[in-house]
Amino acid sequence: MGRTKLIVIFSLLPFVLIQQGYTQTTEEFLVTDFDGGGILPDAWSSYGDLGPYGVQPGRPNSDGKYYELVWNGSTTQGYIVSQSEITFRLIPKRKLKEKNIDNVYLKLDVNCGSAPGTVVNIVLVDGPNDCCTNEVNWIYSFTKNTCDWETIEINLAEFGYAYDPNNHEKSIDIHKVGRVKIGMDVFSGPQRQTVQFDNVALVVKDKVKKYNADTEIADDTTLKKRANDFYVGVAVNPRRIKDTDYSTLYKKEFNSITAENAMKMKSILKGMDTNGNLVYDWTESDRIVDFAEINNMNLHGHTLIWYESIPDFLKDFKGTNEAFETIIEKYITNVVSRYKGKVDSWDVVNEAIADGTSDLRKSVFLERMGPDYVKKCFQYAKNADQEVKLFYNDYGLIYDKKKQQGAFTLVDDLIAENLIDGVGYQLHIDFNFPSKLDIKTATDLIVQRKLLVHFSELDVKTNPKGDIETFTESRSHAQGKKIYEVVSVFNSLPKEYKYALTLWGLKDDDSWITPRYGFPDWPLLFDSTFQKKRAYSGFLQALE
Ligand code: 9MR
Repeated sequence: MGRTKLIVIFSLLPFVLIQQGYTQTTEEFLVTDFDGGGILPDAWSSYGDLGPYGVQPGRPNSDGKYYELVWNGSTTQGYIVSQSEITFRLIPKRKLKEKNIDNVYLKLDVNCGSAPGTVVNIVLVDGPNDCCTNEVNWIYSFTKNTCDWETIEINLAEFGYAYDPNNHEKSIDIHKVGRVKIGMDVFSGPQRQTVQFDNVALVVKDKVKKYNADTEIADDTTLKKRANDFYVGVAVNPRRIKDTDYSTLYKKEFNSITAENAMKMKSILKGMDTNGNLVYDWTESDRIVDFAEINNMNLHGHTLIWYESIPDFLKDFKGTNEAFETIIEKYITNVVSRYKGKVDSWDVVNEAIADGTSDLRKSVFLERMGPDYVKKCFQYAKNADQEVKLFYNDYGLIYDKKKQQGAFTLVDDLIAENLIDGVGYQLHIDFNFPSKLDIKTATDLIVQRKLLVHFSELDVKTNPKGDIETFTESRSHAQGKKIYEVVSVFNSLPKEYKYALTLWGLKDDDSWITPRYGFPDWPLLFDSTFQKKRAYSGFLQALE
């Protein structure tokens, strides 16, 4: 390794925060140190009437070899040339975005051995590997005024190497930097001049977006304002929409709502009268629908069929399977028709796959209507409203691979029948689980099928194991970061597949989680006094 420099190859060095939400990272790829290290350690040759040239051993204060060019006066130019392309494809972990050369630098150590004032040319070359016919060259020149080792970093853009899609000759595929020629021009000065080079490297500097736990929130910013190409939703109930503290925030922050419970079968379907007619109670569901309508909000209907929300009379229904199926058809038809044009999308079936398996969950629907029951329900909904968007909704599809497989088999069957528009991932998740990558990978399964994506019931547990009594700083940070990751994944989806991201409640103390799991928890974006939490700013940051 040449001289005193330590060059870190293939490593990512996080730097200080340079701007809110951003971190500067630097990756350095050593091309050659002339000691056998780097991506292209030996692929250097020279041309020009150079007299003695080549790899010289280190001089005093140097700990290795470097390349030296010597001019003896018989020509004005001399170069050393890397005879192979320096290509990023050699670097397994790193793929750069094409066209983006603003953050790529060529870095090298330069010295002029004997004559200050030597003009040094660094040339990027495209063309045949024969030096120097039919080449397209991009030249960066500078004068080396002092004779000591100096590290030079040149932005590739400074070579005039800008990407130009209309002019292929002048364009650069960033995966391939081209060959590098390093040389000198001598127009005057002493007869004999030398230039030395060492540690040629490519450097990639990225301004990486990163979660910053302490970002200030501008007063006039809201979730729905930031999310300009998808809905931001919240689960509501009829009592809270009448409470001004709640409804003010609902209207300010969100442009979509889901009924947390009021539109489930158990809330709407009350029984059957003596004539065999279904008895409905629309009081609560109508309130939700009216609220959405008055406030011009998107309304996601949740949920037509769910094994956990079945009125008792249906659970132990004494009639035939056909009669049961007719009731379900009537129910779906009635609900969907009643809210036609008012409900924008429905979870038709919720949680149909059993945990840890690819099989349908045991339920009265499966038992009475057979394994096609999901398809039948989607068909009933579609018959009642051709326009409304139909979703399959479930939890655990990110980390439970068997369940995921089962769900997508179901979804693919529905796609084949043209019955489904989207998939809902509930996302009742933990502050440290699942990973961003797993969320992304699982979400891509929806996008690959060209379906709408709904993160439909987002909340982030901060005390899943019950090991804290109060909401700690570190859990608050972790929660903010997890929300940031979730929203980043959602936001990075192609626009046409982003449907909505819905929070499963407004305030921590309203959440279903504490009563269900028995531990105190703080899973939402607002605290019990309606104040925004770090989780809120994590959400916003991901949309910056
Ligand atoms: O948050 C809901 C809670 O208030 C209800 O008691 C419960 C049973 O109806 O349902 C909760 O919401 C669930 C949602 O409807 C489906 N996915 C899981 C949610 C949390 O249990």
